Amino acid sequence: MGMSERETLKEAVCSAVAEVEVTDVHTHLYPPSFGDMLLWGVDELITYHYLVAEVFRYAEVSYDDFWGMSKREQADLIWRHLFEENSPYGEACRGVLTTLQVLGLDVGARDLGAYRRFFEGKTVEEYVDRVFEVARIKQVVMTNDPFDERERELWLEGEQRDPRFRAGLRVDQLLNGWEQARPRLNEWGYGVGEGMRAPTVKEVRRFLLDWARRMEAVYLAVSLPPDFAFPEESARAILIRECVLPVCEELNRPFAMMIGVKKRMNPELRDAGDSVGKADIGAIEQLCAQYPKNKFLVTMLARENQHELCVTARKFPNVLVFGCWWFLNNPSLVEEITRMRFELLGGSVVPQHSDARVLDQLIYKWHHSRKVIAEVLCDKYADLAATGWAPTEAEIRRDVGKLFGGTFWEFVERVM
Ligand code: FIX
Ligand code: ZN
Repeated sequence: MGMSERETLKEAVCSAVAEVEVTDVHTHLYPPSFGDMLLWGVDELITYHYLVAEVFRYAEVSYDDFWGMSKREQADLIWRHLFEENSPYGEACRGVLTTLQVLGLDVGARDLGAYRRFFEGKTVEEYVDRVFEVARIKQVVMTNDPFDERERELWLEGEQRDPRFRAGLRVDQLLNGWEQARPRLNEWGYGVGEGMRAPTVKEVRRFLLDWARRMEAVYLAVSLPPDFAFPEESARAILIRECVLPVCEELNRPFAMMIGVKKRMNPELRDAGDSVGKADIGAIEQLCAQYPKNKFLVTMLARENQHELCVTARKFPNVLVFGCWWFLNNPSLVEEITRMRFELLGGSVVPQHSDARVLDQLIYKWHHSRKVIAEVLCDKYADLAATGWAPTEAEIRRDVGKLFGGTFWEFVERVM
């Protein structure tokens, strides 16, 4: 392929990827109507838990002293150690700077005071519009936990009406904390007992149906530890088998499993204290094989699980692999994993989600990911063209539309 052909192809791919409006299939964002549950602004960016973990590698500060600081004081400490006293080339630091740059601020000035003044006087409503426009986001799927008192109240009051924010019904506290969840279910009028007898199963299904319908949930989701096993006679596995999967099938909605988290490996770091472990792909194989009418969205946290997850997706059409999650959301790993997925799965994959916890992160997380995914796509289309199969611009835009949302929504609606 001549240079000009390669350049033409690259231009077609890069513009398609840059211009596509994304469905972000997993975030921790909320609509403005949810008040301060939606985090935004430069101090929230700088105190993102990824940066909290990193600052303790430099700052001689106790955990208690850090957590006793105001958000601004925490941001000042992080800015000093991770940006001023050490070059901020780590991915989470770089992300802060990319966001400021895309917003049109003078990153070279290194003036945190000026960046803070940029946000003064902004309303969250106008800023949500700005970020969605700049990051080219069509919709985000939230993480919605009916066991979170604040969130529970907002849903019961009917607060969520912004179509850009779709619900993901998160069932971690049910599945991973059954003993603690039971009394709360009873308090809410769902008569559940200790064992998993029929009346309890029926009431848990009613609870899930009530909330999935109230939220108009796009999927039910859970994060799972590296030792997640299925089948097994644990409360979690029985609740998945008897309650979650029947409800997902009745609603024709996927069950999203995010596997490989070691919660609070360092509890002093709070949200920043979670770690990673290689999980057993056998559990996913068993679920996909035993429940062919259910749909499974799966992402795994360990790099070592990525290849076998791709192979599992080749075996079972009812699994859709998504995202380079958390500790994998770094350019080198996004490239490695995306190349592997395109080679093993073609376009039948959701290459990325942002996991954004702070609204402004949509800007950098998607700016960085689009660049890497476009580079991999350029290579793949160039390989195609080298055989004589020249992809048209329309085909490239079609494929890119699927990668950044189309395949996800088709899977959500598909009847297996
Ligand atoms: O379970 C999850 O949704 C994880 O993504 C979060 O718990 C995690 O803290 C995160 O935001 C990673 O990016
Ligand atoms: Zn998340």
